[in-house]
Amino acid sequence: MRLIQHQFHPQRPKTTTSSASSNSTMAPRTLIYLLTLAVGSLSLTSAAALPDANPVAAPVPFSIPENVEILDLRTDEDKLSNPLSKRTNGAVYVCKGIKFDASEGCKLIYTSFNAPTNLVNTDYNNVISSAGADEGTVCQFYDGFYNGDCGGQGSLYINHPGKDDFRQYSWNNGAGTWNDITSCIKCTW
Ligand SMILES: [Ca+2]
Repeated sequence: MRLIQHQFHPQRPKTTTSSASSNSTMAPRTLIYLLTLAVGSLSLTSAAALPDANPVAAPVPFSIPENVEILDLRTDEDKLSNPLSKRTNGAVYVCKGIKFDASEGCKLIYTSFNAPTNLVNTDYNNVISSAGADEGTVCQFYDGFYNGDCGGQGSLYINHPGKDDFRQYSWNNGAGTWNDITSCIKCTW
């Protein structure tokens, strides 16, 4: 039996190099889609009052365990008007270990809107190494709490999905990192 050797030369698909004519008119449906995208991104950015000053590679996404312990640090007024049993806005998931490793401990901190949330007298003072806020919530982490307000050397931006290794973020112009120094949190949404 004789095999016929057949060499296959795939034909290159024809490509149109000029697409100027197709761009000049935009289908109404495409236009509506683009407008929807624009409006969507506007509402997203409005939640972020301050941009992330030092973004790093996308973190390992966290998933909050069902039996997570809640640390309710909201104002007394908020606690009264909204009981703990109800999930509230402005929650930020914090872990003592990097990469949301729960073995050292993680908690879901409830904050009040734009309120200085003092960690000094909690077991989460100067230990947080990874954190992520609820979607739509934006927080600033500070290394100090003074005179009833967050303070210190700058702040670390935390949104969703957050930052999974605080050792990667320079604190005080390189004097150290943000690892294990958070003492105060402010969140908005
Ligand atoms: Ca830590």
